[in-house]
Amino acid sequence: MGKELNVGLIGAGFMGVAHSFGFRNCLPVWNTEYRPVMKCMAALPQESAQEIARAQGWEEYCTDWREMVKREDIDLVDVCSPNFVHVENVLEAAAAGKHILCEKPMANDLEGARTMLEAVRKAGVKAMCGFTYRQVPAIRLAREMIQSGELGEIRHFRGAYLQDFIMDPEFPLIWRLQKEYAGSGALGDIGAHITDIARFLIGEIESVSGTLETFVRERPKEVSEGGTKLTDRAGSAEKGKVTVDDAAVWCGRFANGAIGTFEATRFAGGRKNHNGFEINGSRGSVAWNFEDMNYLQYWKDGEGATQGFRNVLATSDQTPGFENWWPDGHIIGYGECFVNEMKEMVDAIAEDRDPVPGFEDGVRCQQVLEAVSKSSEEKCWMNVRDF
Ligand code: SOE
Repeated sequence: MGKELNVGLIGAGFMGVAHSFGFRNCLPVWNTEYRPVMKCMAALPQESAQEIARAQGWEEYCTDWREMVKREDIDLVDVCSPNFVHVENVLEAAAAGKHILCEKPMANDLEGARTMLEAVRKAGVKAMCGFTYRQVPAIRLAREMIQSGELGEIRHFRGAYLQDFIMDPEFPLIWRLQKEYAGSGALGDIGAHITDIARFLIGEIESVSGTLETFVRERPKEVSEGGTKLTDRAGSAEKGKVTVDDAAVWCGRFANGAIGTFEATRFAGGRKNHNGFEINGSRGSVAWNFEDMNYLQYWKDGEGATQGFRNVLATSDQTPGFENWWPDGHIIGYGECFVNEMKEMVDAIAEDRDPVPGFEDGVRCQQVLEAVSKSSEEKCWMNVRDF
């Protein structure tokens, strides 16, 4: 049996549960050299939090995350708190010499993200940013295809992350809709994912031009306790201001000459978690959508009368990220992406290397988001490197 790696996780919301799933299944699926031990979950003192910690398999539950990150027996701190606490969480964990996994977006703003990157560099700890979709085997296959030149010269990236869970104007003012807690709205929450996917597949984004919109500007104040479902929220009669974007659209130019369009919205009626992209190269195209995540659509030039996209079921023992899962064709889902994510984090620590995606990727993503936001304010193109 390899070394034990004691994990302390902050947050008992949706992400806390998703990450717990990842840690629980990491060793059995990937037979990692290090064995992640779910030592302690720290969360606000709510009845449900203790219950969630127990149900998710944490050995202990505590209400003081500061105490937890300082504990001698904690090796890795997993930050699944709301965005506005990430900086504090990470700075304290780095100062205590812990390895860190932090949910995206890294911070409420670029300055915060840069401070975090500096802190982990100074502490010499391993730090990963939770861009989970990089762990989808079909996306990793797309990357291999692009990198091997199979699609030729890449010309277009067309990405859209569409949700609809706040369309009802009576949906309450949760933290995700307040700038002081979330930093931004759809832009940072789901636009961050398509930005990272684009960077992962195509490369750096050099310039952007975008616009943000808030369709519902006031909402009932939230009175619910929290919990693990995004939609399970209650509001009061009193209203408060929405201070983030409901939707963001932008276009961008990549360093390699490709051009891209991006859309992130929580107002796409009927779309629950429709995170998708299409990439067109000079010799072929690929398309993918999370709601059918095991398939990569692939078109290649020169197939005559029967030409067209075909559906590649990206679940074989040759598909990157699927190797240790089920027999070929036995598909995987959302939770499995977190299992793959934890494998990367745990392996990076065991192998004494930086995990991918790291905090540098988190900062680069945040730079793009900040440029989009500024572009919307100033109504003009922005160079990402100026941020
Ligand atoms: C809410 O919009 C959310 O949970 C995001 O925060 C996640 O990052 C995304 O993967 C699913 O939707």
